[in-house]
This record gives sequence, structure tokens and C-alpha cells, in this order.
Amino acid sequence: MKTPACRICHKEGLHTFLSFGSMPLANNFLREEQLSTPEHCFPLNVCFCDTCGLVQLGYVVEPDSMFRDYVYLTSASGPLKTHFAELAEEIIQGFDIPPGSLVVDIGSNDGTLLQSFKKLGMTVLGIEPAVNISKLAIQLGIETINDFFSERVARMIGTDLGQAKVITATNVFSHVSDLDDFLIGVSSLLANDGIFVIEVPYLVDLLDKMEFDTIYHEHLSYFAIRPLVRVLDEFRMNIVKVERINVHGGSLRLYLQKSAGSLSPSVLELLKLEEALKLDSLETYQKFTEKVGQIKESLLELLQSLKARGSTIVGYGAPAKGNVLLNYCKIGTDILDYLTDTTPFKQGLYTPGMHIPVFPESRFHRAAVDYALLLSWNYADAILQKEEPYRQAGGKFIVPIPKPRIV
Ligand code: JHZ
Repeated sequence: MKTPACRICHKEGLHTFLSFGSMPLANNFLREEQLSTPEHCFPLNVCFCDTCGLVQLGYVVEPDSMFRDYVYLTSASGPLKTHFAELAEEIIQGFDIPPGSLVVDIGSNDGTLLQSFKKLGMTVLGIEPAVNISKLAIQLGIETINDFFSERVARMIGTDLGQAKVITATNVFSHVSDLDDFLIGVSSLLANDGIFVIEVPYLVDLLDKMEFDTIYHEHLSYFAIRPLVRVLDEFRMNIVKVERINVHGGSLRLYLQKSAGSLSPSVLELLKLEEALKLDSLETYQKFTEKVGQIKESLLELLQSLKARGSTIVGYGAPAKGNVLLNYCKIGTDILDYLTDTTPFKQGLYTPGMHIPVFPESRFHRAAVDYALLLSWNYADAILQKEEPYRQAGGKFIVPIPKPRIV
């Protein structure tokens, strides 16, 4: 299959280094009556551009089918609520943002981040493509435009409300196909003295911790700092500071302003790190692919041996990435009785591909389970702490990456 041109430098001839074959969309949970109809599957291949260094998907699914009706709720994960409350405070205090300033959150989901800005006295506006989730955010008191962010939407907001002092885009930049249109929009909406904050999963963490399950159709780009600098610079967005943060398995937080400037020391440090890790070499990615195959083998071996001993096993969490892991490793109801998840929208549904039922946590707490495969591994600390009574009673967690292990 011919890969598209690079999303950033437009070079043709990207190198495909990992192929998961054809997979259903990771958030496309099914109702019981849908189980007998064939699911839509799409190629899931990852490529590397040896010109600008961007790692990206080779096949792009049309965004409407992924994001108009969405099950993921930011508020379903306690640690994320704390994370976003801290982020709002850091931005307001760190950049002296006066009360009443306009804060726009792109991909605002249920408005969790904007609730914190609102509490701090800001005027807030969300932009969220999912119809069901933007409705929910509005019910929760967060003004929300139900659309994808674009230059057109940015100009409309600018005309109605003026320019924004703060724009945030957390876990949305990797999802954007037309980065040029997105950044033109940000640039037109952001006040000259405004601050633009991006949080995006970091390729270095993905490779280092073998987070292969975070590769799915929604995530079009897997960013290192080098391609980020290139694309942001084209739109005169200066990275004032970049930090590594511990969300979603390791992410970057970038603070940007509309000013020209030399590369900040924090950017230079990451560029050096990426060079040392040989992120510019196809071989680095090919080695990663080999290890992905080994994880699949050892995870299946472990689960099958536990099952052969008569153990009960369930999946803990029903994150999008969990569905990549389950589909890739072909883990179905022969191994996992069910998945437990805190998101009301997922409960009562079945996972895409493997058709495992999803239940609320009450089910997990009610009946004895020997092992819980931790699909939401990015919240391992919080979940292990929360489930201390389960562990005290002899229950064990299986953490699948970077190497399957029992804790
Ligand atoms: P979580 C999401 O991916 C979706 P997912 C999206 N595509 C994206 O870009 C990435 O985030 C970054 C549940 N849970 O956050 C809630 C429990 O059940 O890892 C969630 O369904 N019990 C926008 O879906 C899931 O786990 C708990 O105690 O991979 C976690 O999903 C906790 C803490 C969570 O993202």
C-alpha cells in the first residue's frame, strides 16, 4: 500500500516499520445487537519520515467516524482531574493571566480542564467535535462549540469574543491531520501576548517503555521535539519552554508564544537526547518492532499458563489502548471474563474486535478475581493504591508493558 506524504515536510516515500494489519477503531465500543454485524476495520501501519523525523500513521481514517460520537471522558480518571487542575493553576500563575481573560481549550472533552480555569475566574470556551460530549460539557456549565478546531472556527471565535489570552490543546495535536490549518487557526486566535500550551505523548517514552498500544487510528502523529520545532517554527510559534510530564505514559508539555526567538535551553536538551537515542535512524524503530512481537508472545504465554491453572482473569480499565493490545494479541473472552471501567459511556458495551463486555467497578469488587490485566497501565500507581483491599485479599495485577509482569 502506498503511504501518504509526510504530514510535516510533505516528503513522499515514508518507511513503514510496524504493521498491526487491519483493526477496528479503538474507541468503537459495541452494543450487544451490533455484535453479529461485521465491524469496520482499517489498516494500522506506522511509518517514519527520514527527512523531518516524524513518526506517523500510514493510513488516515476520516475524523468524523472517530470523533463525532465519543466514549472517552476525561473526568472518568481521577488522576487526570488533578493533573488538569494543576495545569490551569500553573498557567494562570506562571504567566500572570488576569481574571476575565478568554481561555480556549481545543478538544475540550467534558470540560474538565476548563472547569479549573473557570474556578480561577477566567472566561472559558471549549471546542469539541463529539456531539454527545459537547452536550454533556454544556450541561456541566462549560460553553462549548461542537466542531473540530480549524482556521474557520478560530476566525469565528475571534470575531465574536476577541483574541484568547490562553489556548490549550491537550492530547489533541497528535489527532490532527491538517496541522497547517490548525496552527494558522491558533495563530489568528491567540493574542500577541497570549500563551499556547500543548500536551502531547512523547515518542521517547513510547519507545523506551514499549507503549505500542498507544498506536491507533486516532493518533496520526507520534511526536519527538525535532519535528515539533520544525512545524511550530513555520507558523512562528516559539517554544518558550518544554517539560517532560508523567501523563499518558510520558508526554511533553510545550509553552508557546507568538514571538520569534532562539531555541530555549529546554528544547536544546531534548534535541540532544533524541540525537543520542538515534531517533533519526530507521533502525531504532525496527528494533522497537521486534520487541513488540516479544511482548505479545510472553504476555500470551503468561495469561495462558494462568488460565490453565484455573485462575480467573479480568481486564482492568477499558482504555482505547487496551483494545489495541487485546486485538493485536488476540486476547478474548476465553482469557478475560470482562473488563471493568469507570466510564459510564463504556459500561454495558463490548470492546471492538474482541467483544469483551465492560462492567462498572462494582462488579470487580463483588466477586473474587485472581488476576487483573492492567490495561490502564498509565494510572498504575493510583489504581494499585485504590485497589489495595483487592491486593490485600490476594488479588494480583498483571502489568503488560514494558515487559509483562505480575505485581
Ligand atoms: P486513558 C485516551 O486514550 C483517548 P485511552 C485519547 N485518544 C488520547 O489521545 C489518549 O487518551 C491520550 C478507566 N479507568 O486515559 C477510565 C478506570 O476504569 O488511559 C478510562 O476508560 N479506573 C483522547 O482511552 C481508562 O481507564 C481507574 O481507576 O487509552 C483510561 O483511559 C482509572 C484511573 C481509569 O486513555
